[in-house]
Amino acid sequence: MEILTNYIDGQQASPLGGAYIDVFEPATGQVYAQAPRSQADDVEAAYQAARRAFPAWSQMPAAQRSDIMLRVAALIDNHLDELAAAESRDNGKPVGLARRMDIPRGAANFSYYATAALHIHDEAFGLPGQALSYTTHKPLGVVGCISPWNLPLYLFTWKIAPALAAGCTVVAKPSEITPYTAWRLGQLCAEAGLPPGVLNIVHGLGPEVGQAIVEHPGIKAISFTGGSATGRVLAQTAAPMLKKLSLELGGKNPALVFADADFHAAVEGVVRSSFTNQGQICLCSSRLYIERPIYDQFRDALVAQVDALKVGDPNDLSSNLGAVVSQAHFDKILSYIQLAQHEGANVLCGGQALQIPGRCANGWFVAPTLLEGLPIGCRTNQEEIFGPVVSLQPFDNEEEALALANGVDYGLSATVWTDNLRRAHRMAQALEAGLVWVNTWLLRDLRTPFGGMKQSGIGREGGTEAIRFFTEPKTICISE
Ligand code: TXE
Repeated sequence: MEILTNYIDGQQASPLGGAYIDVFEPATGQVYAQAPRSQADDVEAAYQAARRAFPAWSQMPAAQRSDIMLRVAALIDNHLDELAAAESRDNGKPVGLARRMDIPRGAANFSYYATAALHIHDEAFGLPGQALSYTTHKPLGVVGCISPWNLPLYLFTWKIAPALAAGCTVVAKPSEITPYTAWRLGQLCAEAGLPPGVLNIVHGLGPEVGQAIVEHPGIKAISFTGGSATGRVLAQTAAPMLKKLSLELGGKNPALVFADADFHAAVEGVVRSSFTNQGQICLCSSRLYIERPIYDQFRDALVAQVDALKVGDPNDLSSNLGAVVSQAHFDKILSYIQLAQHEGANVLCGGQALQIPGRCANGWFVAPTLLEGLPIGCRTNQEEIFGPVVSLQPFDNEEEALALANGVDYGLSATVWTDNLRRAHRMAQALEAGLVWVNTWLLRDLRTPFGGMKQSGIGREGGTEAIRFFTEPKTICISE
């Protein structure tokens, strides 16, 4: 069994307390590795290393920082197959998906922000005859990055790369449920020549090591992605310390399908947006609103396509869905399916756990599930299930579609399927979501701001937003 280590000051380090957490392979339900169960003393060691590394890293010429980060990106790319297999084993996602999406995006996060580092610049504001003001953007210092289990390397690097590009040094914690590729990232960073202490990775449980990072008085800001309930706990800790926070939280995202949409593109798009990664992406659609004239036809086409999805061994390239991430999450999803039936749902397809014969017989598999007949106010339509469970409902006009789409506390993303350009603009303007896709889904341009409205978070990541988060402007005014 593999024993993972922390990565502190450029070294592989065992947890000081000597305790470990079991790491499961969701497809088999078996323990295959152990990760450190670190505590506050490990965080302190990581912080001290990051603090020592900060002056040299923040003052290193941007081109040199950029080169090192590009080497990390190249190493992730060079290890594509190995990392994809590891991500799939750790998370349960189909290996093909990890190869197409997770690992390339991990590399892209590093290469994108490696080049962004070259474009951070000061601004000048002249008051002719009076003064010249200029604004510099100073890296904050040591920052904390805390990420979830659904897109492990993808989201971990999405936080770390901009922090490093901005000149910060980092104490990072991946999810305890999926620590493996974060462990490998530490090794690849050492191989790429990242100076010791610039990135420190501390494994462990959220309320222990995560909390210690958030509470640490020397850690200047926290970039977090995870559940809304956890986000609130973080905010309670950080607010009295006046600590800067970026929170990417849950979603309950609507997809609106109008009768004028390209029917086949919309069916395919909705299947993808609902069930990719077993529905465990914060951007997945979980509420489908379909214009009444096409409702029956659309529902039947959807059921046929969803029935044809193959749920199976994540190692099998023909599997469309793999296992969900953990026993606890499996139980949560199944309890929501039961709740939905209690609330009066008609189960159109799925609705139960699946047993996959062979090596995956004890894995955590859930059939992709379509529900109909639920009102907007019920818990199934209000709460984040974060699994392959989607609820359908017809609507009669734009006004009703908007009321349904906006009728939840979340506001992360929304998808609109229509061939009417004016309607697309009207809907996009009125939807309460940080990101609206029209006739596509998950097409991400790393330059664009990313984040949610309402209970889906605070702040934005991506592009210059993340660089802004990890830096602090300083204005200097000089009299002429
Ligand atoms: O996430 P947590 P969990 C949602 C989804 C899921 C639910 C719970 O609905 O079912 O949240 O998942 C760390 N201080 N999403 O419990 O706990 C934790 O160790 C500091 C949506 O797995 O939010 C992990 O590294 N850190 C979401 C990270 O926070 C703490 C993705 C996220 O875990 C902490 C994941 C604390 N007190 C879950 N407690 C999305 N929308 O992307 C936990 N952590």
